[in-house]
Amino acid sequence: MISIEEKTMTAYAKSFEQELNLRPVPTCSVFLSDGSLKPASFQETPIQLSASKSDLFDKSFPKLSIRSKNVVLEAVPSFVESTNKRIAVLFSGGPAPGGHNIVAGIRRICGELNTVFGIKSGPKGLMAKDLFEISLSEVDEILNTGGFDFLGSDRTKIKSDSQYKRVKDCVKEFNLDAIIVIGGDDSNTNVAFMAEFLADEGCSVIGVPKTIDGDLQIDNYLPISFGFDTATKVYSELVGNILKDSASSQKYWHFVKMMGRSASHVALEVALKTHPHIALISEEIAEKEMSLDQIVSQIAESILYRAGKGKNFGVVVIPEGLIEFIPEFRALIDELNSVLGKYKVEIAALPGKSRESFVQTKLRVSSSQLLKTLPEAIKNKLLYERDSHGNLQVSQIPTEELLVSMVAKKISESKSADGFEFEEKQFTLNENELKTMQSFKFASIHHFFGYEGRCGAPSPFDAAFTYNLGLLAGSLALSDKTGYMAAISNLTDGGYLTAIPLISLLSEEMRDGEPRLVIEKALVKMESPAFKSFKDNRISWAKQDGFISPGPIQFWGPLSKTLPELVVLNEDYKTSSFSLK
Ligand code: FBP
Repeated sequence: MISIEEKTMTAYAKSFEQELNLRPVPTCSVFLSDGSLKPASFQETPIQLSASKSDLFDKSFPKLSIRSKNVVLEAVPSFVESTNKRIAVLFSGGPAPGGHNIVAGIRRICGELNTVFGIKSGPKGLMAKDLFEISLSEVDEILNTGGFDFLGSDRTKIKSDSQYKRVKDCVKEFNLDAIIVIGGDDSNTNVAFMAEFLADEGCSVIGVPKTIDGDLQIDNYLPISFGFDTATKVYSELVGNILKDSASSQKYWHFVKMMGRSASHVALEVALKTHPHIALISEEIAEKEMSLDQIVSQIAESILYRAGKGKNFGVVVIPEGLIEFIPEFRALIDELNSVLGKYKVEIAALPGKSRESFVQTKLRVSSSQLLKTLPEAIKNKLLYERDSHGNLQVSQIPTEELLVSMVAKKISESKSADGFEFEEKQFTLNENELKTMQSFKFASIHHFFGYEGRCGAPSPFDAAFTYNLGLLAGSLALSDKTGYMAAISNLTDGGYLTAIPLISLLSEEMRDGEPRLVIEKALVKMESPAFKSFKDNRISWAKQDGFISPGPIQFWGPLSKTLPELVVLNEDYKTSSFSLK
């Protein structure tokens, strides 16, 4: 029997989600005819994207190259309705806010006359034929809610012949006309390969750009992936609160690692929103070829300067992927990837302890020495754990802890050094301040914000963006298009809806020690307006306490329609509010 407390809790949780269900979501005009929902159709634009030139590419995509010709398609209103299509949808990879609205968009655009299946637990469920039919009424209940729990997700990469055969069996058994994959760069790479594989089966495969990391972007067509806006708003609220706490208690330095596997878009966006005292951008560190010691010195300088000014507190934002961008670590990781790939069988046959010794013998002296200096926890992650796409699992590497301990050591060395001088010319202290600096005590706390932001209820932008991406992906599937990714640009001016041939996004990269065709991650560009804005302001953020605490996501009210700051800056939008219609 349910207790009164349980009843109250359930009612409370329900009422929030029910309120969200009722929130209106704008529909772009290409999907409307006389006020009712109609699938869009597609026409070729004059834009032909270039494709990778390599034997591997020619061998991998003979069919899609001919079919798509690498031409971008644009969505146009259509009055022809498809019927009796059978379309399946799955989530792939980590969750991102707005996924449920994509499913809702797909289901609604397919209407009564077509069937839509949800595939449970991602690519794994596709191979296991774990499908169920989604009703129109069901999607009313998931509209605007966070999470991927309606279907579930996983990170399986479909790569072996037997896996592909299972996919084909599923397509045949359910008589599928299309599969829509909602995923990140690696999952959309998989979409291109699946589309090629199923090209003669009458089943199209369509991708939808998901990831809170924001590293799936296409110049002119896709300023950002979905989920980024909501996740960075959640993290910015948390960082804003911590900034306030640090300035209130005045005794701690908070080191906050921010999710984002490789690119630093999340850290950059949070920095632009909150103005922390210190923020690192991995791409800049790689470009300047900074060593770990130089990074540590740079952080320590700001801390020492502020200590001299009597401000013994602050916040340091650290991107999750930092370690992969530090040149000495990059070299070590590349070597490890190739050794672990080349000697996979031999390493697996060795007992635990001797694995490391074996790997050490295959590394260059500098890499081997670096590996030996690392704490066990970090060493183990670098040595053994990769996801099924061959990526290092950086979210599990405690970079923030490593930095805290190294910064503490650097601070105590610097305090005791005679005639300490700041490298940063804007940091100057008088004699009294130098004495204050030398007597201060460094206390730190570390955090990792990542999983907290991936399943929040989508911001109004993510809700609108994803719903229209769903309508677009559904329309592509109903039009028998294959090997495309749905994309929306012109976000402040109604929206421009296109289909991008996925093979045009592929380039060769080493994965598991072998060359592979993958979608290249979009990194923070040093010449981008967003990065420049950060760079122009960071010293004043370190010196003053001009931080911002943006508060929770605004679902209603004057600030509710804001886009990510880096999108507004990089796209040179004249307003910061989105408009999709
Ligand atoms: P996707 O690329 O699948 O969207 O996942 C992004 C991410 O949230 C990264 O930021 C993070 O490194 C990773 O997932 C964590 O993975 P997991 O959920 O497997 O722990």
